[in-house]
Amino acid sequence: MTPSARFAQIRDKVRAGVPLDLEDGVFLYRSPDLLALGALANEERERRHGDRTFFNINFHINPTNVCVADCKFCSFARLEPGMPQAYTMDLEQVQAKFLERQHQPVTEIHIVNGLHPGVGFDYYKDCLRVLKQVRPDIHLKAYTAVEIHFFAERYGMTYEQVLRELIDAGLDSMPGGGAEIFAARARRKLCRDKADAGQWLEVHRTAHRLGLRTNCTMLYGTVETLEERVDHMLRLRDLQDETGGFQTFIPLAFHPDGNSLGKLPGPTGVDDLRTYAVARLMLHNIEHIKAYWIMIGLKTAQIALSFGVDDLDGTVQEEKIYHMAGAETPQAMTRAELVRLIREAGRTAVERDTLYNVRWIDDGAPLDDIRIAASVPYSGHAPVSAPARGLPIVH
Ligand code: V47
Repeated sequence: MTPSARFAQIRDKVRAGVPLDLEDGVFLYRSPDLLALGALANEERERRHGDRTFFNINFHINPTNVCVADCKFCSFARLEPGMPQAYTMDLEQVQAKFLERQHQPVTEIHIVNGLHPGVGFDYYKDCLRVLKQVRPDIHLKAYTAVEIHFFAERYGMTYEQVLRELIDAGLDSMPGGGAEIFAARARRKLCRDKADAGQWLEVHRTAHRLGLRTNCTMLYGTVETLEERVDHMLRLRDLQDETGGFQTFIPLAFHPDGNSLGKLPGPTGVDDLRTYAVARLMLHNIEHIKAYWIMIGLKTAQIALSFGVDDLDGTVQEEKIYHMAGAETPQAMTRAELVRLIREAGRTAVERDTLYNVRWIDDGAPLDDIRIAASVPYSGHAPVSAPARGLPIVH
């Protein structure tokens, strides 16, 4: 079969709603016609979301970078508390990070840590509590499945016990980090001493059963093969068939500075765009594909909006994990800047909360007005649409 006949076969499957398989995904990755791939992913993106491009106003806190795991791609972690650049915030410092942003219309805080062996489980619960004290309605998207697995092992609890205690302390949803690449071959080379694929998936399965929405990610551009990338997507898709709890898939482009994989070049722009497009087409049961512009740069992120992406993360601030790995993107971006970027891509910017309730839709007002509106002191949530219902909670 010629490449164009094979591509047409896959296009027919997509249009008929037939799930793609491993061979389809690998073929798409290798198919020479990047624009045809992008157009098919864009068709699927527009079928679901039209021109809408979602963003939310969030910021990141990484309370500690002390971490017992030795992930080869990581530039953020420090093995022991006394090492140069190792830090652990006390609870006052964690709270102060939020207090200094109280005037901003932030709706979500994204919290990720190293696997610190010495602070105790209460520390992680208290981090959530002190943030909720500042504003009880702030959404806390916190702790990756790798951290949950670590807490369970270290403090002798089941995943369910860990998650229930964190939910009591204020956990609202979970980020998708720590998934890296599921294939055991690649994982052995990248991160052999933390939760494996089965454990990562089991934590998310448990979270979904307890009513939490979660995200999922894939780290690409290290030692993995294209087959392993597609296999990773298929494992996420299988769990999603079972639980329906994933909201968003976020491909994470490897950044080489300051880590032991520094000799690798990192993915190219074409690889970034292919990865978004293939993900949009493989993951028919995950509603959103998010570009983390911090990783791929604003310009590629803007183009990715025509390659399957419908969500841009975010008005992120004080990001550390990628900037310690050499990301040259700005650490923060205002709402008006993000709206400009989305408008110029021919899309409609939609501000959402973490659960994709719509808070604001771009009506084309001058960007200066948006800038001024964003500087008005925050005075509480006013969701435009009815709140999304969480998953049923199973007790
Ligand atoms: O698990 C670490 C990755 C992840 C590097 O859920 C690196 O909304 C590239 O998961 N180069 C953490 N990647 C961040 C994360 C995330 C980000 C944005 C949004 C969401 C969400 C989740 O970052 C880690 C790892 O896969 N990572 N170091 C590096 N040098």
